[in-house]
Amino acid sequence: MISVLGLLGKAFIFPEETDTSYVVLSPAQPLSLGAFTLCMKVASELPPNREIILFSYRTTYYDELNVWQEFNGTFSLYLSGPGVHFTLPKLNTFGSHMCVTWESKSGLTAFWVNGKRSLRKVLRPGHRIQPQGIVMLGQDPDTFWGSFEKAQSFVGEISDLYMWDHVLSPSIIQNVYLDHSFPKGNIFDWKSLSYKCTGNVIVPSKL
Ligand SMILES: [Ca+2]
Repeated sequence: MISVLGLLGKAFIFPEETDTSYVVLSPAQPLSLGAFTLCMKVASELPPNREIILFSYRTTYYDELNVWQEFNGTFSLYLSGPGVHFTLPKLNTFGSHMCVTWESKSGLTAFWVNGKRSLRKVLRPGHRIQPQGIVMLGQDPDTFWGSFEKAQSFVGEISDLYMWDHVLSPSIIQNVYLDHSFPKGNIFDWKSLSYKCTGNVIVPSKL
């Protein structure tokens, strides 16, 4: 069943480590991207010495856009191969508001945690993210639709997920973090998200 009801005040809860539970998100436009801003609120009590997939966008042969917390506790963004790593506060039980920005023109990318920006790094200038893939939360698919690993799954809560096809200004990212007014996510918008849950994923009624 595909749900398009707004998720305001709700969350995707992944209560246990599995290789079967995930959420597929349907974007409002194809992910043919020369830039993006991805924001989400993430809470997890998984130990820091474990890979944790936070966001996966895969086309037939490539991991187009993956966000991880790595074995060593760093956070990473991969775009079809190469990746960059950032040293940030670890995930915790109370939740972190995280955004990732990237633009092809300069390759500049940064993470934002609770409204504060990391230093900037350079990833794949000139690259373009390709459309017609699958956006998934909870698992890292090693093939187009599967090959999940329990030890990479997400356990915890994800909410307030938004994505834009451009880099938001620092003041707008602040507004997203503070939940003040900000432009609708033109790829994903938590208030009108189209998604499908598989396995043990709980979407509680308004908290
Ligand atoms: Ca994997």
